[in-house]
Amino acid sequence: MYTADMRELMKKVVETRSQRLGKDFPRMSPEEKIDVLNENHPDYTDKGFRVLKHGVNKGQRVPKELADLIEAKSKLENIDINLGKIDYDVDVLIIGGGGAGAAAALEADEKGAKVLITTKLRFGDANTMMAEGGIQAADKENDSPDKHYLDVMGGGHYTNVPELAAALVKDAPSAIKWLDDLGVMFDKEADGTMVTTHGGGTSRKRMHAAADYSGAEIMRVLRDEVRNKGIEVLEFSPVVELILDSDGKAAGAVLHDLETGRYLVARAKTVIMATGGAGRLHYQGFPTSNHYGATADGLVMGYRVGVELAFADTIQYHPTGVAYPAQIFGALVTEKVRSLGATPLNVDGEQFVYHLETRDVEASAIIRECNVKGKGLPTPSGGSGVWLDTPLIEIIHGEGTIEKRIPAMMRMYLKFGIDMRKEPILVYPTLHYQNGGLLIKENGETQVENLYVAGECAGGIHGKNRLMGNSLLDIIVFGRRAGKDAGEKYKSIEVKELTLDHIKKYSDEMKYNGVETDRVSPILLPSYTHGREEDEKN
Ligand code: MEZ
Repeated sequence: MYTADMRELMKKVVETRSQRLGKDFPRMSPEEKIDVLNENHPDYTDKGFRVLKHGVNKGQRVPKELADLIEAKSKLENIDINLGKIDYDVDVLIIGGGGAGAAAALEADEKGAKVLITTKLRFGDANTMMAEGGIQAADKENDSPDKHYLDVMGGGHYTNVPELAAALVKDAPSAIKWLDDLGVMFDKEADGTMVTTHGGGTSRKRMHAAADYSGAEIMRVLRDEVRNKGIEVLEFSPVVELILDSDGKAAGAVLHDLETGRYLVARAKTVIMATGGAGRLHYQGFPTSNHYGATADGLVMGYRVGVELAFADTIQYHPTGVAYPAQIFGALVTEKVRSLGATPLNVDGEQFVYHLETRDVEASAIIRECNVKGKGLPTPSGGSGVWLDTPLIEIIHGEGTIEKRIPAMMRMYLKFGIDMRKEPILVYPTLHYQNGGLLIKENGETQVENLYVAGECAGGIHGKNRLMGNSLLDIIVFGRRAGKDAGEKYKSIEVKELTLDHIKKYSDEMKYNGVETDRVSPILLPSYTHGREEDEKN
């Protein structure tokens, strides 16, 4: 329910609507984009970052909260793990029960591997589940993977690892077909043609969606399929450290059974890390659209065994998180709302940015409008936001469009007495995605042999900025690639003696480089207490 003051301000939106209808706000020039990013995007300031003192990325900057976890002690530093007692012995160990982990498991299983998925919370508690607006693929006649490639590279400011971006777009049409065949209920026209829309920075309409719960729908189907295939899944069993063998190759992991408190040893010929993102680290104090378990665990554990981080200093602030009401502060307002025509407006009811700039540019323009130009709307909890003129969607596409195309959004707001079909909504950027992560090759493997990474904890694909819908795509493309490769490679692998020696080596190296810390990582769950007591208990 809006306050009386907000309702008063809302009148400006209604007043300017007819002049805005049918007119596209001009897009920014390349120079304007550079300026708005430099001056407003949280990645382009130094304040949220510090330089790592040790390890493969020594001397490079990462967000402070991540640096603290990378330069922290292992949970196992003072715990004796009996590596002679193997609790699980598998061909492919998959760490993480989101979309990438599930896709990898299905492909490895298809190759005949004995697969184990181990996951921190429940199977499907992942950012995949939170993705709303869709998944990109160039599978229509006016489109091609080449065009998709150019958009991906442009969105990433041409910093993306070209081979990874190429793999992403090349596999995209078959990824959609795979999901469709498995039973994902994509939005289709009566003749079966997929309904596709634009996202920020796309030159063609290639966003395939299942209303505005695309990720949940994909996860539903993948999870069912994993269960139907009889693949073993351990829930509430996060990995706390990777295990190497005496040749320095990945050879398993130590799991922490959260129910019994016991540490368990999983030996594996190949390991696929698919632990997801880091939104719950709340970089620079931002709220997040991420699920509760997004705490950068994979980055921490991968770095400890020597995998390089790529673009770890580039974070995606989704332009439209909920700014009001406070109960859902920071929750995702899918980009699809803008794809369908809703435009961002300032306190005077004026549009100040084209509604589908790439995410980093769009978010920066909103931050500038609120924090520099002072043209945001104040919220009762002391923040600010800009309007997103959602009733435009019904005007442009006809009554009933919001309920049909973005029903989850509509219901989320209705719970708080806001009918987005009739009233605009208030938004502000929210921490949504880590653009970078552990550097992978095209088959998903890292520079540590037999260790693969897929999904949000992988780095290089999106460069400095990802476009909408390329994350649901990358979890499928690189999950499948990793699963297929690991599911073949294990056949020729003989695991040598297991070791956790890298923990001591890492700790010695930290001391040598002058790192002093009382922190322990991975933290596994975020702490919302004022101190860090909870983290340390983990
Ligand atoms: O790719 C995403 O992050 C996505 C689809 C988010 C959204 O706005 O719905």
